[in-house]
Amino acid sequence: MKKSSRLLPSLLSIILGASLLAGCGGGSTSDSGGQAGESGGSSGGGEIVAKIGVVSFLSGSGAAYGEAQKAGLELAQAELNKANEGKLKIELLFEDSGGKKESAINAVNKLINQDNVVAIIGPTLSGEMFAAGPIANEAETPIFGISNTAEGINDIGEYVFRNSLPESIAIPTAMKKAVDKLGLKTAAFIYAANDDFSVSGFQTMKKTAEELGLENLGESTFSIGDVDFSAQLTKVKELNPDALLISGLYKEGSMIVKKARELGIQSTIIGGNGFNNPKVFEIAGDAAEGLIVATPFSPEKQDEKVQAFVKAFEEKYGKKPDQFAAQAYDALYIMSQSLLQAGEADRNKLRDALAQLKDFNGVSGKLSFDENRNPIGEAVVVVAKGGKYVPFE
Ligand code: 1QQ
Repeated sequence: MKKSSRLLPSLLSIILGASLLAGCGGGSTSDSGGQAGESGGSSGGGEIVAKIGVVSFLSGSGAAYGEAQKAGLELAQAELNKANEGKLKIELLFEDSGGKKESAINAVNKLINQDNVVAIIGPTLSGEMFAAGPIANEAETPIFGISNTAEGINDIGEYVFRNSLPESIAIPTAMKKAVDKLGLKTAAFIYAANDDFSVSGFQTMKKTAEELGLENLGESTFSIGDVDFSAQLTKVKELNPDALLISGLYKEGSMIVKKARELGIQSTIIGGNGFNNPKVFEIAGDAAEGLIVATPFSPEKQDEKVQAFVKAFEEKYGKKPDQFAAQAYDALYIMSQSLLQAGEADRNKLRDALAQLKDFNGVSGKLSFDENRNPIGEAVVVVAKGGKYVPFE
């Protein structure tokens, strides 16, 4: 794979000559306007043309995540291209990974070597980022996670960024608030053992429970793709925990919530980042009532910037944005700010500009990166009520 990913740039460098060799590693100084061999576009005539690849979960069991991300990105693209006319033009190239590692790897290779993008946004799942991130990192192409919340994402390398709030910040916020308010004493856990994000979220839940003095009554697993959770939930019913902690993606997670209530489980249910999508209400229906999660974004937040975004999103798509749309929207603003700072669509200059980001004021909160390019941010705790999430107070 390494060999083939380098084949195209080296062929091009022979064809196009030494002056464009740097361009294959990320430069774009020609004024001929986005020809092959330049990464990410051109800065001809003063306007930076930046090609940005997007790898997203656009089909399959988590397609609502990808749909929200695409909507957020396209809204930001339209606003940014208008606001920066003559200075910066962003082109988005979407690739559907279907939530599969292999597809994410193929998409990243294609975007870097064939499409010559200046950067990549995505892939959606942490597991996909763990698989595909190293390829972008090795090709010195910035790759920017907008929904990767597992531990260890940024350890892939210095070209890897994310604005998605890690579960290690979100989950403890939700659990602490629930324990404080509801006086929970015992907990049981259920998580998707074949998904990196869900495993990492479970580990955070377990550690947090220990810290909060919640007694661990039991742990069980399922797989992404499962439809029957009766065995695990029958056990949970017997354990009768005060809190049931679920780490999974929305489809299976919502089916678990539904089944749990059907079986008469009364526990307070606390979920991870996978539940931050309106599909939860479609799948779990009334059973979602009372579900507690943490999120960096709430469309209910009374903040001028948030409400302007919610209004623009509703006008364009006829529904409210979720956290996945919000983080995608913010990411493109961050990219464009950093591209303008870099002065050209150059992979290395963009990476350096991204690394310097401080106090970015987005719809999903203020964002700075720590020394490992992890976002420093805050989560709000929300509870499902009447078919939507409202602040948990
Ligand atoms: C991750 C996640 C998922 C919920 C994204 C859809 O947070 O994989 O990290």
